[in-house]
Amino acid sequence: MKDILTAPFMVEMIRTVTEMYRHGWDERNGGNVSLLLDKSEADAYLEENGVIRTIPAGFSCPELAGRYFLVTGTGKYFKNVQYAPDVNLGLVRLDDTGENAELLWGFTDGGKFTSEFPAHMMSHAARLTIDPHNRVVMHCHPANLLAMTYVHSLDEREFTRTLWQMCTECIVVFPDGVNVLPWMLCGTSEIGIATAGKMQTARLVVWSQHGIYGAGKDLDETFGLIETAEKAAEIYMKIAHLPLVNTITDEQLHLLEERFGVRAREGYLH
Ligand code: 2HA
Ligand code: ZN
Repeated sequence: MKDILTAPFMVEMIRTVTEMYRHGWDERNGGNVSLLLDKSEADAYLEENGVIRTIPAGFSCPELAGRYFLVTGTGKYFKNVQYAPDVNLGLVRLDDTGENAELLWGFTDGGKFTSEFPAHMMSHAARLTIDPHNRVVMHCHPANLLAMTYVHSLDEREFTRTLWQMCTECIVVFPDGVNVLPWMLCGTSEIGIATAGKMQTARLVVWSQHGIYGAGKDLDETFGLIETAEKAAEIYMKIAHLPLVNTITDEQLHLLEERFGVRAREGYLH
């Protein structure tokens, strides 16, 4: 059996959450990440039949029965993951009912997966129906996106168009746009269902006055997605109170679509 701390998925997870912390997106125990693993990918690093504990998921996600996830722990600080990955991360398999998580590695202090596990699992299930290559769901609290939800309309088309207008690359990185949920109580199945619903049409979902969810095929891509949206929100927060003299026009956004072979969300451009 190989040392799981040397597994590429583990190394990449530790690097990513460390970088998220460094970006200021994950104060204290803020944020959570889940990475879907192939059985073969995980098996090489695990004991056979080595279920350490069975933890009720608190909801049912039969679409993901038998799937493996590396996931951050509830109450854990991203700041500390690199120093004690086995305490702060866990590798779980959803059982055949999709109602329990079998702990296969990690959470060695008796801990468990993130309080946002429902939103993560339901979002994975939703994204996989649209993109079978989706592997990552990532949640964090980037300051500028959060700030924007206090001063900008929460209309999804308007919110998306503003972000696209803030940096040239935005429409190329997230042509599907950004969906927005109103403030809701976090950590519940209700916000999980609502997030998964929004994930049907976009890989970014803003939780107003809280943070953002991103989804993607790997950790780099998902990190980059949030990074790009957050950069655009930062520009917006720098200029929103100033007289607007120039912008990126819809005509220019159409040129970007053509040049980079992307299609903007239907009905979002003039
Ligand atoms: O505490 O970010 O949304 C982790 C969170 C909850
Ligand atoms: Zn949060």
